[in-house]
Parts: sequence; structure tokens; C-alpha cells
Amino acid sequence: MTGSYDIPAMPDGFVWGAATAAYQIEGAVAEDGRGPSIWDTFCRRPGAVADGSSGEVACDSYHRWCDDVDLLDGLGVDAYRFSVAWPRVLPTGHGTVNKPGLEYYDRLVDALCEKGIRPFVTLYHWDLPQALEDVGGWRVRDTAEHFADYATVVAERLGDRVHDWITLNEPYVSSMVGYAEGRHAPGATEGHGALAAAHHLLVGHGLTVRALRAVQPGARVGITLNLSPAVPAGDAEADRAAADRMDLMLNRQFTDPVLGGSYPDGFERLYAGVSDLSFRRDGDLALIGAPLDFLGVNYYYRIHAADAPYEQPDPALRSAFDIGVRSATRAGVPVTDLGWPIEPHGLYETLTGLAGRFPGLPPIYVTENGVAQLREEPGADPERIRFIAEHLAAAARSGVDLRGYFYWSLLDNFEWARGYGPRFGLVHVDYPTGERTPRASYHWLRERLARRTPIGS
Ligand code: GBH
Repeated sequence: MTGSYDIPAMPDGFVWGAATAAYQIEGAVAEDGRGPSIWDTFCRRPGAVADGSSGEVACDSYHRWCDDVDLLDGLGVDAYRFSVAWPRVLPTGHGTVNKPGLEYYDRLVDALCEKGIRPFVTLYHWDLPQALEDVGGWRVRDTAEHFADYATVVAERLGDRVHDWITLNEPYVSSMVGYAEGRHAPGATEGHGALAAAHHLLVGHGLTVRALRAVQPGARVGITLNLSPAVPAGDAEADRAAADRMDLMLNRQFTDPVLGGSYPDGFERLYAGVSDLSFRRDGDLALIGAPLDFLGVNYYYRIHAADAPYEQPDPALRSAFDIGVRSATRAGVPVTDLGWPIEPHGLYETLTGLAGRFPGLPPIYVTENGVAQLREEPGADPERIRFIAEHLAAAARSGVDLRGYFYWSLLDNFEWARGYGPRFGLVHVDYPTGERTPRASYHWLRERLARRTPIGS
């Protein structure tokens, strides 16, 4: 069956890769001077993580990073996207640099370079130092300044070998899921505070772009956004309006300032009474909208939006996640084990939509795309092979300037609030022993990559 799935021919230089993130794989949360992050704290909150687990051990990649590099090498990818844990480098978020923390990434980068695997480094994949959360977290502007200083420290150390930087992973999730929905760390359910967090994340992005270019003139800098087309669940005008609200909150709150230098029309109206947006300052949008070398897109699914009553009728008490929208399921649309609709065409729509709306759109990397299984077995995963092949085909069809594709994830890992149940890996991880076993999808991709022929050759 899966023998019939293939990867599309891509232009020469197209980057094939796999992705992970620090808190989801490293473990060793108290080793070598690492400070606590908001996720260490959040995981201890009763009920926060489905199976009561945490990233305390995870895939133990802090010790088994050599195995991970060997797996990447065996897979034959061109690149590895991983993240640096801010609290390893600066245990309280700013101040004294923790040398051993930085050395871990130094070794990893050396090992990757030795194998000819290009590092794509994400500077923030949700693990804010707890000490910064204690003084306001992303609600306050200082955190954005600290972020740029931290990025500078990392680039000064790794910049001779790392040329591709991703400032933030999914500021939507950091702000709206963390500070408004409360399902992620720090677990807050705020209106104004969450919108401030989103804005300050973007300011932090802008400051970091500037800082990276200053320390490393040849750096290629981008940001990764999770984008989900929001489509009306039904024909009613109310569902169309709901889809538009979802699109504003999830997509355009981030794409429009970053790629177009302005907040989208309708955004102030969406949050009228929730926040006066007084955290915005003159000059912010010029900073946030500064040109990028690439845009990272994480695509998992489309959202079928249905109109729903607000949970909190009084806007002054409402969280920024409470926008009167319910995610509906669509009859006939297949779903993953997590109930996420499988619609490869949504990736096509996402990419062509960006190209249509932003004339100066930079080159794009798909920095995450993947599917989880809930069953534990290491072996056959035909649905993953099909998922990858169909999404790649949709991306290739889009006609945008696509420079690479990173599968999420190299390994099964700590899936945030869902704990260790969902397994996204090309490689199975046996958590009690840390043993890694490549799945059929790994072998399939390895074989396809080995005999790829770039377009035009
Ligand atoms: C990515 O986020 C993350 O970057 C990565 O760390 C993570 O492991 C990966 O996805 C897989 O989840 O729980 O059904 O209500 C993707 C964006 C936004 C997708 C929140 C899931 C919640 C859907 N995520 N969304 S649900």
C-alpha cells in the first residue's frame, strides 16, 4: 500500500528536515544549572497535563543527543530544527550566562555539522524562564527586551555554525493558549493580559531580528507561525462571521503585523471592551514588520468554525480566547487519532492565501507538519506515510517559493497538555528505557530521500 506513496520532486537546494523542541525531548530539567521554566511549574498543577506527566525525563535527549543525531543522519535529512531552552542559557531569564547550558547546544551543533546536517534553531518554543513569569511574563514589555538579549548570547556562541534562526515558535499558542485559554503554561485565562502577551511576543520577535542581524550579519532570520484556515462550518451568515473571528484571532493577529506591518481590520472591534490595547507603542509595528529572510509555517489542520454563545457575556471579564466560536466536526472529513481533520488541501490554501495577501512574502519553510497516533506500537504507521505524502503534494502544488519541509517530529515526545499519549514520531520512543525504534515511515522517507531527484536535473 504505502509503496505507492512518493515524495514530490522539489527544486535543487530544497531542505528536507525533521523537527523537535527542547522541553518536549530533553528532560534533565534540573541538570547543569538549568533554571525552571513555566512548563516545569505548569506540569505540577493538578489536572494540567492529561496523564499527570511532565518533561522531567521526556526522551532524555540531554543525554542521548548523539542517538538523535545518528537517527537524523540515518534518515538522510539535510536539516534539523530544534529549539534552545532559554532557562538553560539564562536560568532566571537574564543576567549571568550558564555556560554548561550553552555547551550542550554547542556540542549538538558540532555533531550536526560534522554529519553535514544544517541546524535550524528555534530560540523560543514556549519554555519561558519561570523567574520572568514571576514578574509578569509576556504580559510585560521587559520580557521582549530580555528575549532579544538572550538571543544575542546564543548567536554569539553558535552563530559561526548556525545560519538559520527562528525567533518564535507559534506566538499564537504562547499567548492565546497560554494566557487566554489557559490550557498551556502559564495557565492564565485573561483578556487584556493575553493580548498584551501576543503583542509583546511580536515585539520580542522584532527586537530579536534586529539583534541577530547586528551580531551576525549573514544570519537568515524568520519566525514560525501556526496557520489554520478557518472555514465556516455551515452556510449560515453567523458561521461565516465566526470563521472570520477565528481567522483574526488565530492567523491574522500574527501574519498581518509580521508580514504586512499592521494589525488586521476588525481586530479592535473583536476585542472591544476586552482590552484597550494600550500596550501598543509608536514604532512597534515597524519593528515587528521588518523584512524577514523566511517565514516558517506549521500546518496541521483546518478549523470548521461555528457560531456559539460567548462563555462570558461581560467583555470586561472575558478571556481573549472567548470569541463566540466553536470548532465543529465535518461529516465525511477523516480525522487523526486526536480528532484533527485531515485536509492536505488546507496547506495549499494556507500557502496560496499568504502569497495572495502579502506581495513581499519571503520564502517559506514548512517548519512543522505531522500526525499523531495514540497506539503505542513502534512498527507500521501507514497513515503517517500517507499524511506526509499528501501534504507534500499539496505544498508542491501551491506554487509558492517553498524552500523546505520539516516533519514533526523526529521522535515521539512530550505532547504538552496531552502528555505522552499522542505519538508524532518517525521514531518510536520507549519512555521507560529511552530506546528509539524507527517506524515504517522513517524507512519510507529514508528510501525516498536517498533516491530523490531535484526538479530540472
Ligand atoms: C505544534 O503546535 C507545536 O509547535 C508542537 O510543539 C507540538 O508538539 C505539535 O504542534 C503537535 O501538537 O487540542 O485539539 O484543542 C500546533 C498548534 C495549536 C495544534 C493548538 C493543537 C489545539 C487543538 N496547536 N491546537 S486541540
